[in-house]
Amino acid sequence: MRSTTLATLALLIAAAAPATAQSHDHAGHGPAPAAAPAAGEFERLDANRDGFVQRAELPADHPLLPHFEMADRDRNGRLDRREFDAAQRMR
Ligand SMILES: [Ca+2]
Ligand SMILES: [Ca+2]
Repeated sequence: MRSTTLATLALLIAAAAPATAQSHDHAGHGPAPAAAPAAGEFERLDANRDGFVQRAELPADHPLLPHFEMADRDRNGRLDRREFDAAQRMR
């Protein structure tokens, strides 16, 4: 009787554990989109979310800063995503 209860308990735990771990994992990390790192960096740098990264939004030590003029192909003083991605690839 006692051993049967223990076995049942062990089975329940074994069955519940992976499901719990899985749902926790999903809640913890959320969906993982296959976004390129450069795209993520663009979003992070675009502080005011206007879809452009301007010079002021780049940190002083950002590797793109010295190349900003070159990266800004249409010379409008800000980098759109395509200009940003191109500049990231040039580095
Ligand atoms: Ca911006
Ligand atoms: Ca531009």
